[in-house]
Amino acid sequence: MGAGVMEAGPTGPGTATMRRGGSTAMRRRGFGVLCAARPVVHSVGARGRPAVCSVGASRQMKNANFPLDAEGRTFHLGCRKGEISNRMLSVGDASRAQLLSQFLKPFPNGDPVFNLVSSRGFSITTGVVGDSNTEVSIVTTLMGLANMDFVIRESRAVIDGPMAVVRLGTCGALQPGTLGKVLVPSDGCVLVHRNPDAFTQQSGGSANGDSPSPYLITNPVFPNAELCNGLITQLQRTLPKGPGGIKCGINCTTDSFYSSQGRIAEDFDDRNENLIQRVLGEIPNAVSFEMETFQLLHLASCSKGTIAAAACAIGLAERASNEFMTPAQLVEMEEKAGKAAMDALVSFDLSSL
Ligand code: R1P
Ligand code: URA
Repeated sequence: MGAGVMEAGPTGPGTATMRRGGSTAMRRRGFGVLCAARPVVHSVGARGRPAVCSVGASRQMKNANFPLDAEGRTFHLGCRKGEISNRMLSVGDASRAQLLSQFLKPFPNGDPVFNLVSSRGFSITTGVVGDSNTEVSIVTTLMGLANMDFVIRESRAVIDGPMAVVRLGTCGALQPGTLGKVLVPSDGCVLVHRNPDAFTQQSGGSANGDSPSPYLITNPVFPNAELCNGLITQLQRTLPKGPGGIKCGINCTTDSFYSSQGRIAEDFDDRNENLIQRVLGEIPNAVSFEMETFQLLHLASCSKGTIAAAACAIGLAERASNEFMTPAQLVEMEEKAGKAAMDALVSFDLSSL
């Protein structure tokens, strides 16, 4: 790769220092040192597929309804046809994407593992899982409902045929004794979101004298049963029984890490002192708080039958005991759960959609 060329791994622009610490194996695979940025750089691999591709902000877009640039790349994800697999592993964190890229190998025709970073910080890493000959893309979906919306809509636009998407996230663990377990929303996922109208002076009360609730809880959306069962099977194979194993239930996606997950703040009027109690009262099998799964499952259910989706999340922080996993424990679980999620994607029969 020539001087002045931007070589970017899944961690994206601005993370050169962190990525310099990567393993020799990762550097060999193209996760090297970040150099001076240019808007668009494609470094072509052995047989024509780009090995690294950094998509900048200054591109002329066409079509205000669904913007694409002259190369057919989407506005935010920066991807075009042929770069994302029909089987997608969605992770929030760039270092998780980098860690799990160890399970991707070059393509049978000699093309290297493909890696793209968009100027918005989304990354796509596409390769073949182990000896399966099956392509999977690891996509860094960042945080929140809007980012999951970008990822699913823009990937759908450039992928032909049915898609399977599994999210591996981290979450707040709601049930005692579930710190470090992988929590699987096999029973569904609700959205817990702040109701700004409850905080405005003019909101007043309803006709029966009730004031509007500061947090609203939607009805559940559900994972694709076959993909979710496959994910549970693979997680059970990879993870120990008991502590460090899995727990199934309902996930609560929230529109804030703070207020709508019941974290108490002094700087804001959040009215959330009883929120966790209320959630567990209304949904006794609620296992987790995180921030993207609802949007994934909701969009999949509105995809006219073209997307199967499922999710799981590592219980990073236990809310009742206030405990956090250690970084080493987290990496160990990310590797195990990440491999299980990839194997579930590989085993999924896309023709069932
Ligand atoms: C908050 O810290 C983030 O962590 C969780 C939440 O959903 C939110 O995105 O998931 P990820 O670790 O996948 O980002
Ligand atoms: N992610 C969340 O959204 N909440 C937590 O408590 C931990 C991770």
